[in-house]
Amino acid sequence: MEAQYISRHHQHQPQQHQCSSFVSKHVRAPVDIVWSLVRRFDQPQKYKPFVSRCTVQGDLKIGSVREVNVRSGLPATISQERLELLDDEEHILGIKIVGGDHRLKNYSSVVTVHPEITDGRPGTLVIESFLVDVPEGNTQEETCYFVNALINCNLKSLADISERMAV
Ligand code: A9S
Repeated sequence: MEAQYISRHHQHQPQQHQCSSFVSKHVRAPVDIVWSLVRRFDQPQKYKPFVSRCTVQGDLKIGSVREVNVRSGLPATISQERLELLDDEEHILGIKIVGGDHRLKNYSSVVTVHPEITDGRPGTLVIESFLVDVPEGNTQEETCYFVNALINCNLKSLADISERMAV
């Protein structure tokens, strides 16, 4: 199942100086609970541990830009991110990073959530893919490792919070 979701929603064409990968996570909570957290473009801090606060100009329309403040101790303090896609039917969220004092240039990501049954109970498969420029002085491998680790943290937190809400 996962492979067909990836081929349908998570195809990025990385150029020479870019890297792209994906992370998937099985969550023991119904898809509606997981999607209710993922879809809040205006409040990533609902589950993202590195985000301290977020403000959005305008409402949750495609093209809205959020200003994400990052917790101290990380290699950035702020990130401006644009809403590219928010599909409440197909459960797809697409964003592009358009600014900030970090080194992730031309970063775009797609998150999809898919209902599944785990141990006879309603669960959710979350898939997050990204595409990003390899920063000057880094390798593709290092860049993918770095971003994969961050997304893993985000999805672990999303799973923990969703599973607590599902009790
Ligand atoms: O927030 C996400 O969904 C994914 C990533 C990779 C965010 C990364 C980040 O916010 C830091 C955590 C601060 C790391 C940005 C934009 C740059 C970083 O270097």
